[in-house]
Amino acid sequence: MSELVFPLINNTSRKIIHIDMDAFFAAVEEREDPSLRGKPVVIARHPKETSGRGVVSTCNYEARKYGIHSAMSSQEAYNRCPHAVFVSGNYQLYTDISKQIQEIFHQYTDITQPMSIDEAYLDVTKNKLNESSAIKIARMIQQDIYTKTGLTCSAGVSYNKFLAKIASDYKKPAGMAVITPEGAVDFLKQLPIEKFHGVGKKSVPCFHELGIYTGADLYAKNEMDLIRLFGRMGYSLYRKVRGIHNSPVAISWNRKSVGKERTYGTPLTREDEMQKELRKLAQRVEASLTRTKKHGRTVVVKIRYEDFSTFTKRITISENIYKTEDIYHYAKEIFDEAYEDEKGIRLLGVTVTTLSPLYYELITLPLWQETSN
Ligand code: TTP
Ligand code: MG
Repeated sequence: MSELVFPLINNTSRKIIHIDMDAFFAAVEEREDPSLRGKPVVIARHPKETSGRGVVSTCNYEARKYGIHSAMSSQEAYNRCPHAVFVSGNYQLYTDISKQIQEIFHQYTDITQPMSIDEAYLDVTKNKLNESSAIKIARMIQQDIYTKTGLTCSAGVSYNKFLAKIASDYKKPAGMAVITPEGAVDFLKQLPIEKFHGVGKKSVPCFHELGIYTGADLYAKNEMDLIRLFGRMGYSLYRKVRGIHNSPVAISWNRKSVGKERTYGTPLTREDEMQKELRKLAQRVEASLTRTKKHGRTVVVKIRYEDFSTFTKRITISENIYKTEDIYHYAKEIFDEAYEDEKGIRLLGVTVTTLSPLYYELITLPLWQETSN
């Protein structure tokens, strides 16, 4: 029996488009050097130049046929397809094209939320063309991008961001999918669980263990159970599988920081609890950084005590970080130095700032991974 804990309010009045470029870096390289077309192209330095320690940024669809994908070690990519062409990235060019694409979006609406170098949400409920069909606008944008940059993108059209993103992925490359309020639940029920935004690779086995393989399996679960099992994500998935996701398109040109904080109704008094909470916040910061493909060099911790006195301190390091363990390490260092013994804590916050784009190709794997592929 499903017990409803919180109300289910579904905002279906918006018209949202999600645009995502196809094999972005690789497509740019093919445009610059047409002799690459039809060949498997991998954006990474050749493993011979990096002693196998490089990582694949992305690859074209030809290379994907060999099982190559983003974040794979370039050595592994080479093993799978030795005749692939390895191209090291030209990040300045990708950034310039990304700006060009953003300008195209702004011809239609100023309510755009870039999520990474090659994807953005647009709210076209009201738009500069007074065009009532979001589908027509999406088609125009695809055409404009192609004419101005020579590159293809995929578009998703729906009434919320979650569905628009799933839709843009559905007909890749160069395609478009539309999900209507009437069609949303049926569409979601047939999707594999890993396609639900928020279900990371690491948690897929957990869902499988619980017998959740598809949207339909998720739909059958009751809200309290999902919250008990997955916390915040359970709450949100219970809604998402019902086509509910009300978060608006947030105008965020270039995010300067990613921070998470939490207020505690019952102040934290035990140090182990405080550390657990810091780690949870670091985890949420990692999730946001990964989503927006950013990493940063400054960690900030905010502490508000029971008496409402508030403290913030930052630490800037020489390397960019984004992983929970690293964020937690520095957050805890700040915390240990700052915490005033015996005071109860009402609020904790962890932020990573001084952000820059995260391209795996620029990262070298730790040495211990060298032999693991
Ligand atoms: P994506 O949109 O995830 O990938 P893509 O555009 O190459 O391919 P798709 O057609 O499936 O959308 O990422 C956009 C760009 O961001 C990608 O071209 C390269 C870069 N990138 C990295 O550098 N590292 C990564 O791990 C990922 C996922 C992307
Ligand atoms: Mg893309």
